[in-house]
Amino acid sequence: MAFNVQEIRKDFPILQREVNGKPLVYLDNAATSQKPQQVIDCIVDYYSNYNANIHRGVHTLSQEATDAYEAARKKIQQHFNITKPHEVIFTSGTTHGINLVANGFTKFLSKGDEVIVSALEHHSNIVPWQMLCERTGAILKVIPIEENGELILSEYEKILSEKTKLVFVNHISNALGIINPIKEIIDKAHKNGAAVLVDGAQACSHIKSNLQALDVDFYVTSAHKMCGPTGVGILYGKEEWLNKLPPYQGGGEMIDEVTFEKTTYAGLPHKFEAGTPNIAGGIAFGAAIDYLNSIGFDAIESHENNLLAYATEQLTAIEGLKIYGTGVAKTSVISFNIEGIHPYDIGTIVDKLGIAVRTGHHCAQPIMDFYKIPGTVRASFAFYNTKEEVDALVSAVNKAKTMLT
Ligand code: 7TS
Repeated sequence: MAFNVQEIRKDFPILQREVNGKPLVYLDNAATSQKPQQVIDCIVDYYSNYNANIHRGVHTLSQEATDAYEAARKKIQQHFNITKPHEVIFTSGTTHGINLVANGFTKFLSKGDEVIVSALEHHSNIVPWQMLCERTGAILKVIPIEENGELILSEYEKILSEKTKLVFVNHISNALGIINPIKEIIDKAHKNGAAVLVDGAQACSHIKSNLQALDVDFYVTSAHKMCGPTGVGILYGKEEWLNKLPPYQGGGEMIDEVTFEKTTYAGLPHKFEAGTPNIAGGIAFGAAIDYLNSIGFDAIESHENNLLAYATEQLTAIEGLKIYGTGVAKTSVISFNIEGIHPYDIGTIVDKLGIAVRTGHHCAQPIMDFYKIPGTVRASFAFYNTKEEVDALVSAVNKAKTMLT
């Protein structure tokens, strides 16, 4: 089916609404994506027709819910080309997945060991590792960035050594939209005997990642970034790693046998899935993946790349406007400031015109410190955005500039 953005927009009820008397122009997709009717219907169907707890009932509803939840796990496995379904652990999202791994690595690190992070990370992929270093005495090293936001790989090679136990880096930067050369980063880490966790929160809506081909050890993401619901995500881990890692939380569903003397744990994936999960969310995550694949990631990438090129050209033409993150490999995110104007003021004025952008440090303060700025205005585009919406943004930013200077 040919890509038709106007047809696609009809799937998203929220895109039909107005904000402040203007048609909504939603350009905050890096924070969370909007949800198509197919995903909303899937959630309604679950609660209307087969709501039950999973993995524990012999009754029909429980079987139906369990089957749907496990079918979603398989769908996710296939989508990311993961070898085995039990290497997919359902989490509450990217943050949960990172904390699970960081907590487990307490067992593997000792004083003087080193871990490497990039300078381009969301706080979710910094703070849990700092906490790990505090617990173990391990040392956190940082891959620096160039002025254009690209990682300096020659510096990465210098800090990699036999002391490095783990490298964690995002696939795509949420603040700048830079796509990192993760295959190269993974291969270099493996040559030094270090494991790699990739934070895929920003990549999963733009790129279909092949985790077997990447040979990554851990990959985390959130459903809400890819047209799915909030409160659910996955941790992928290679089976050998997941078997070695200790459970993160104790509780129901993650045990084999419990006595007051000793508890033994369930196998994968249940060892990491304590308690009643977000059942509707997991099933709807599967529906979101089906929806995105029905559009096709080639079509998504091509449309978003056109929007990025057009928006970059139009915004660059505004005098005094500076874009942060101008590296070659980029996804459809534009972070910018206008000389002498606080990003928050621009965000507030464009909102009055119906346009949703994010302003601030985007949970990536080290990047803002690097550029010596308090924050940026960030416009992040999805496959359901249009060229006309880029025009609306450019016109609103021009209006804001006139009002504020
Ligand atoms: N990692 C990256 C790269 C992210 O972009 C985000 C969320 C997270 C981790 C955390 O994901 P969560 O689902 O666990 O919250 N990023 C953003 C953002 O850019 N604006 O709002 C949330």
